[in-house]
Amino acid sequence: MTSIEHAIKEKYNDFCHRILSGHSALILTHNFPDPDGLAASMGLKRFFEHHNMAPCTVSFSGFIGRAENREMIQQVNLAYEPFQKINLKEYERIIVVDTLPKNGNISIGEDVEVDAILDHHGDNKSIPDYDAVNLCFPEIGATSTIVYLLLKMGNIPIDTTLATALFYGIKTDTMNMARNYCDDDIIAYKELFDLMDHKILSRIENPKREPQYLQYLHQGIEAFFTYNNFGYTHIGKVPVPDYIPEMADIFHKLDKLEWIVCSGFFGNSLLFSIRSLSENRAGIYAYKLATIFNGSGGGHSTMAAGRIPAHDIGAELLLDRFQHALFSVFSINPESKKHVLDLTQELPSE
Ligand SMILES: [Mn+2]
Repeated sequence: MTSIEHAIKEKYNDFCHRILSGHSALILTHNFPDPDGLAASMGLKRFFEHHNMAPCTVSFSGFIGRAENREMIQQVNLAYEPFQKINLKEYERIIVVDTLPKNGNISIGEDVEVDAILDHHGDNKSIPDYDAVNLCFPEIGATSTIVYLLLKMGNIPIDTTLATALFYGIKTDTMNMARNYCDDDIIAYKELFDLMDHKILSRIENPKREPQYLQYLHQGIEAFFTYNNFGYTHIGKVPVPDYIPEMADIFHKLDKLEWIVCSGFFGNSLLFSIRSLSENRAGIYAYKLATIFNGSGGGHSTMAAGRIPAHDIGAELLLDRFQHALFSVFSINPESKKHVLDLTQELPSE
């Protein structure tokens, strides 16, 4: 037994006693949830329903932006209710998943006391000071791993769709075991590999795209410039925020590019994503950039993002100031600007 498994086992009885003594549960994950938040919520719903809790509802604010995540919801039949439709009074227990109640990315007010928290982000400051069951393990790569361990301890059957969801949650949060993982993630990953449906996973990972996807790719290519090993593109106003990290990922595949920053407007905010190959400061740069404009930003060492409210300054002026700040934060020499693609050139024929 690993040390984390041991720690979860020690809290297991308290968790069951405190949560299962209620008749109904609201499982709340962060706004614009990722596969890990969704899969962990789905697994927890299975855990509570096995113990006859009803209603047992998964909920979040925002929407599912990424095509893979929308495909996941469909393929694994994940049932959820938008937070706007939730009446908190209908639930005897509230459980927060893959984030912390005061993290700013969840919709309940600070006055609402939750009953349990399952998370793996290392932000101890946001752990509430009241008495909630604390299943937060910063060493773990995914909340799905914590939920998998709970299901195992409870001897609750994991069917192929739930196994596929949990596997995908662990796979994406650990970038396929390339970052922030521990032994428990690997064990869960291997065990779920044998339980899951690999065809469903393939459909999730290769979702069908709408034509506007190509439109934003086109926009991204037209606005793409490099400054030595730094690349930047702005894709304009987007209907879903996830086009911005998605385009950052695509452009970051280019050879000899250490950094890529992609920005765009969503609603009344400028959003940006930063990717880095080997430097370890993407999160620090995102934080620096966003705070210049009273926005919020941060992330991992090689993947980060930020959001800057446009307020009344106007999109055009904000974009101009943002680009200036970007060059100064990354010490970019504007004169090294190169348009790497000449779209008027014909491709060589043989
Ligand atoms: Mn997670």
